[in-house]
Amino acid sequence: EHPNIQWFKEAKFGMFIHWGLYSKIAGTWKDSTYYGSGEWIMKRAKISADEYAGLAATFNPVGFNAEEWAQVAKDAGMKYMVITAKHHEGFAMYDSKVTDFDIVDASPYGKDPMKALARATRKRGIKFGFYYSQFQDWHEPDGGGNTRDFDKEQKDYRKYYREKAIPQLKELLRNYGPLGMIWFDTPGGLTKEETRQMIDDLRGLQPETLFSSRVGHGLGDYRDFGDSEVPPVPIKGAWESIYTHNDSWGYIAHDKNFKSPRKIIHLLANIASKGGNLMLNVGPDGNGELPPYSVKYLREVGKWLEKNGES
Ligand code: JFZ
Repeated sequence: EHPNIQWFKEAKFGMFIHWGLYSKIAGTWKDSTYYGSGEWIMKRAKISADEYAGLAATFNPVGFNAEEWAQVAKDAGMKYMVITAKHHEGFAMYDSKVTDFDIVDASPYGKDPMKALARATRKRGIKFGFYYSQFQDWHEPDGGGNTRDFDKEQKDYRKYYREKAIPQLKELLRNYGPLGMIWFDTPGGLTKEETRQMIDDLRGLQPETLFSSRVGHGLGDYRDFGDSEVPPVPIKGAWESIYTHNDSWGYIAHDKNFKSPRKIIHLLANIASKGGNLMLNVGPDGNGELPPYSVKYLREVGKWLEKNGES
């Protein structure tokens, strides 16, 4: 067991945030609309890596307000926040020196939103962590997942880990203060031994940081269930269920199917009664704004918890 797991076991409620270039596409590409998995739009709409990369030049989320996001999480009674530093699309939503395909170098926005968010959450006693897609990277010839733009036979996954994923993970562990966790996702390309080596290498930078189970090979510090899955019976050890507020992780403008405060409270109670945490996802838009229904409903959940919860 990880020596710093206790806070996580007690947290009960966290905020997940999927935010990237896909947030600006918002589920509509060249007159076709898509529903669900907005963060997979590049794949689903068959957008080439080049055309997709061009979107960065138009990404300018001037409506982003770190204090406001952190305050919504606080008001909702959430104890941690995990945001996509880099999803499968490959675009770094922070200032990365490893590549120019990041929000500071490639977009007109030109600032690092993660710096502000790390500060805003810390100020409010909320643990802050990063989602990082360590294997799938559709922008890189050697990254996992994109066999449409890049020849599968030519791929060298280890090179991708060596030259992008691991150096970026190190930037995240070095430059944003103490991290609650790194939320890895969709593992691939490494043996168990190589995964262990990567973990040891990263651990040295911040021994306190927890690693999610999707680091692969059963080597994570806590268990994540599948998307929108709650175990039928109580589970021992540290674990988390992940849900999204509407029907997509990444922002989809025409998805208004937001779970009501009542539904969220039921979910929380069901999960907490079995000993786990609920990490509930919100999808901010390409302007950097949270969906108004997420703000409204999460604050209502927080009010209920304040009246009826134990902390
Ligand atoms: C992954 C991502 O591909 C997706 O875009 C999103 O970020 C989600 C939170 O994670 O999708 C998964 C990964 C694992 C399972 C399901 C969806 N699973 O284990 O059931």
